[in-house]
Amino acid sequence: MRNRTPTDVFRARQRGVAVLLFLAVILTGLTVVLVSTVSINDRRAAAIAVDVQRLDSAKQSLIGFAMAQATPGTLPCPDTDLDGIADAGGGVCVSQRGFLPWRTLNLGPISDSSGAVIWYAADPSLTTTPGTRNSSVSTAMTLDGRAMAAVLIAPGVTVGAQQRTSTAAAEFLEGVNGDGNLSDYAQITDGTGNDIVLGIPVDDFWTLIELRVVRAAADLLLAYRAACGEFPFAADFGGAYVSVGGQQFGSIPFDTALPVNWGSACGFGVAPTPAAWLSSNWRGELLYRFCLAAEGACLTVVDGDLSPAAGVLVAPGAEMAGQARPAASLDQYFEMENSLPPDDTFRAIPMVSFSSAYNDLVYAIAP
Ligand SMILES: [Ca+2]
Ligand SMILES: [Ca+2]
Ligand SMILES: [Ca+2]
Ligand SMILES: [Ca+2]
Repeated sequence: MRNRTPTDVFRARQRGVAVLLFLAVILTGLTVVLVSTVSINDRRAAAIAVDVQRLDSAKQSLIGFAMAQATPGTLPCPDTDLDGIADAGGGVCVSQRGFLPWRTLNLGPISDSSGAVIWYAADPSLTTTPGTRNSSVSTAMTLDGRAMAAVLIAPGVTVGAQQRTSTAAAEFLEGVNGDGNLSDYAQITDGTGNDIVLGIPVDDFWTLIELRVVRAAADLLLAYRAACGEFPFAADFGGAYVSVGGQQFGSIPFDTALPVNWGSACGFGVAPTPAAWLSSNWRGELLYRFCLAAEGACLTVVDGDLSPAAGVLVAPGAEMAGQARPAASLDQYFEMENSLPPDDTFRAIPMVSFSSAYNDLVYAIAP
């Protein structure tokens, strides 16, 4: 083995430097790749957060609109010509899928984080006029298989062959969101689409509408008691909606009240008259139980804000698994203590704790 010359040492150092430079280039490259991947992910996450926030704000407006309609529970038709105004003809939406009708909702123009117009689809049974509006209405729209009243979609930037030279859904939306079946929607997670979809679940929708319904029904019954000294006698649950003398449990007697009928002179004034929207849409939905004046607050509402109560109204929420409506049987509408035969105990679980075992909205009336 020969001794290493200065030239050999120099060459070895050169090779060492070259290796170090090579490593440095690789490391720098890796860092650039890592940084850009992270920032792309960050930007995507920030865009999704903006889209979800905008869709949620539109969702709140849609729920407010549906609550405030002359017939509560009515959603606007989609806008189909990009003027922000809902489009209908002959009481039917031009299409059940289109754009968010922002003008009809009294909003400003809204786009998603990419600048694309926001899409909106509503179940036809909740937009067509006239139509029954109550918690037992059957709907067909789904998001990932869950029943929806409506969906909102942020389309994002173009994907694949999309050009957006027309307002065809497939130019904005991917997969089942943009196809010919206007009732099924999905959160696409397999990389073939970039739509952000936010739904209004039909069960949440009806519980929120029921807040207005039970308040209106309670106001009617309280006005009757103020005029007549007692609540009206109840009807049999499920109809006919005619008071049965002495009965304190069942349906509100929307058709004929006893001891004095609606609109008739009473001991302290005139009995009120039920609003047509309430009587026609909710007659078969509400459970009514009351105490006579002499009984005071005779009802227990387990977990309720007000207990004991002098009256209780229960709205059923959407049909749950195992329930089939219409029916004359309480357990097709109500759960737990609320589905038991005429007794004096009810249960009020807060909306945030609704589950597959309970979704009743209970309104307790003070003595
Ligand atoms: Ca329009
Ligand atoms: Ca899209
Ligand atoms: Ca579809
Ligand atoms: Ca229920």
